[in-house]
Amino acid sequence: MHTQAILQAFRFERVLLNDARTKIIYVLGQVEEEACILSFEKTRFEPETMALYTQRLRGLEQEVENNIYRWALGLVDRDELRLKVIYPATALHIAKYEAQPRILLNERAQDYQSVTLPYLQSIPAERTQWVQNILHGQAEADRVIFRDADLVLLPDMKWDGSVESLYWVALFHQPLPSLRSLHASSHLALLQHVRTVCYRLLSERHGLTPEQVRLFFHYPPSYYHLHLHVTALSFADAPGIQVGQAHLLDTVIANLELCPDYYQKVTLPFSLGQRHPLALRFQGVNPT
Ligand code: G7M
Repeated sequence: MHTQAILQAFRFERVLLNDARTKIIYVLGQVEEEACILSFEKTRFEPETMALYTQRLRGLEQEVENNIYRWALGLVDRDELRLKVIYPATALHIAKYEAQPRILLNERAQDYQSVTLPYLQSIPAERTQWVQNILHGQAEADRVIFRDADLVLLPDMKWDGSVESLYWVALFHQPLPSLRSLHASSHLALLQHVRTVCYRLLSERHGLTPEQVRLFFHYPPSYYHLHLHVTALSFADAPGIQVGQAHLLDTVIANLELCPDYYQKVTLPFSLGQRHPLALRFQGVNPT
């Protein structure tokens, strides 16, 4: 189904999350009896268009004046929106995007075996079909930045194209579920390789040095097929860089050098929405 057809068939149900800071709103609806999530994001300003911006401002309202300060609301024609569609959306997608309190959990090695591993094994394979499509050159092939026998590097779905908020993602061919699967003897060389590749391409394409970027994994990830996040350091509030979620590649390499099975032994604290299926399992609620 084409995006336009999905939008036309969309029947609004409720707002999942209205993030005033990032100016992104997530809404849930139905398209042909299946759940559909739409997100609308106000796009960033294009510096090249600012010279004539004042002339495009119409219908000033709610003007306030105080000494040298004044503010108002206005309309600008042809203002763009970034749209994302997840269709059909699963209960997991809805739980991911819906506003909810977060809780901090400590995943010990034995919790990984008894709680997280059964959870990730219960996720249907089609949840990572998008990864397989990229790895096999069946989707986003024209966007791929680098491909070899170990990995594919490409722009993340979240990247708006500006260097200041650069966001790439590296997908590994090996079917490693997550950070927990990494072991020095099998993966140290792979991790050093991806770091070298990223540094080279960031420099060649955007003049970014290793001091200007952060390379990290999420734990737990949303998708249990290992992938590395690559963001510009200037993207100060890039989503998912907070403690309890992001693990810098340099730290991961250093930990594996110190202790080859570090990620099979360590307790990993992380925060999740309290209705996330994994959070429910940690609280003893085991959905079938
Ligand atoms: O670590 P976690 O699983 O949360 O991150 C997954 C990353 O993959 C996020 O940064 C997403 O924006 C990105 N991503 C997700 N999907 C479904 C796609 C996709 O279809 N294409 C691309 N290029 N990135 C995606």
